[in-house]
Amino acid sequence: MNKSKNRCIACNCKTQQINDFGKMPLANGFIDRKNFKDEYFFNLKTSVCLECKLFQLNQQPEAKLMFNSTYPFYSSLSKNMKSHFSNFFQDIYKKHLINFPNSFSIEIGCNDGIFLENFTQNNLSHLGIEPSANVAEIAESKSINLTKKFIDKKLSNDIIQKYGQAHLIYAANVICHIQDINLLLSCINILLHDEGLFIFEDPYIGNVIKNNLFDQIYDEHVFLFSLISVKNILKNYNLEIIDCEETITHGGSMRYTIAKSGKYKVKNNVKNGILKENSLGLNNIETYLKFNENCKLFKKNFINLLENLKKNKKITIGYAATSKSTTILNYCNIDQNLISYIVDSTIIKQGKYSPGMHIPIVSDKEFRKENSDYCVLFAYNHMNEILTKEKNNNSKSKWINLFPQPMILND
Ligand code: DWN
Repeated sequence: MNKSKNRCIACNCKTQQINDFGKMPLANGFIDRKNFKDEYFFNLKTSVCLECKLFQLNQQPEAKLMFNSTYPFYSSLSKNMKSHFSNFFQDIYKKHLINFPNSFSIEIGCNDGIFLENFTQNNLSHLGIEPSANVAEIAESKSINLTKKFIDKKLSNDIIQKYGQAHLIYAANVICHIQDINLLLSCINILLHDEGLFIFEDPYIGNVIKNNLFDQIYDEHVFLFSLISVKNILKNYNLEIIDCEETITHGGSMRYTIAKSGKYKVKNNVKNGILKENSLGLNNIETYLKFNENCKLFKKNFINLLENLKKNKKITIGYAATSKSTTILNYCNIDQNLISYIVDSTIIKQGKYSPGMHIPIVSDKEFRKENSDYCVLFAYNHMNEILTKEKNNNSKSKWINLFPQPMILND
């Protein structure tokens, strides 16, 4: 990783350190027992830029270490996320793509094709950019057109030679993963048609601060954006935010709609969103320092809760081996002694161990065996989907909700 010390990745101005979560493995580094001794760790610390207000990691591991042919996150495992992307497709088609008879769209980080499958079904020209080969192959099996590369200027120039510039560039939960934000924006400038839209959605720092969702901070998430920081970063690229929308995905996200400056009218909700961020204190370092105190309080509360359950001879397990759970478990130093195992529906996670803390991951079918008293819901962002699915399974397990502070739900 190559960030200069105490300097912002985007604008190179001074930053202030906020969190120090200590030694951290890769959030998606689910591991076999035989590899425990070679496990990779880095220091998970965050800071905020005093100028552009961008919240960022101090250190991010090399991209190839995180995104490769063993990437264990498959977007299509969630039914609700499928609806989310299909609804967005309908919306953007009617509002924008319909105006271009030969429209061409790009998705950066298309994963297993959860969004682009809407394009193949409607016969629309598209390209997915997805460097994680295993998930990309699933997208290809759905007849999605893609390249298994990381985005860079050469690839961007090759794309416009072959397809022309894009009327839509979309990225969901991807832009916050790309450390070289300046390179990314140069690529957007190459790829975007003059009347095109660049739309991205990512976990929103406003929700992270409000609900103490510090688990959104891990190796892959090098940035947690706000309207304020995105507006500042775009200044040098002749790009501007013309619309924004908060969405409920991933515990609260923001969708930013960006166009070449002056091409479209800027909607009032951009100005209003920025005013709201100022009133939330997102432009103020004290807000982030208070957030750090809330993270420390979470650690104390979560350990106390689990230790008390253990003292009372209760068995506690986890539901969903999310990337986010890696930050919680390692920061709070919670291992198999306090959480016996974690259930997850992802086949390639099953039989492995959680990164760093080495809690066994088992099939979600284990949850239905009624041998646990309490269950920590790590995938709170899929709460409705999971609770609906598990409602009729007769499990006596009580749910533990994590945020803003850990709490037993139905005691
Ligand atoms: O940005 C990212 C987001 C989009 O996805 C990536 N950096 C990685 C990943 O983050 P995550 O792992 O925190 O995402 P989820 O969507 O919270 O992960 C859900 C996990 O829960 C998956 O491992 C699948 C599992 N699951 C399950 O076991 N049963 C999910 C559902 C809906 C279920 O019913």
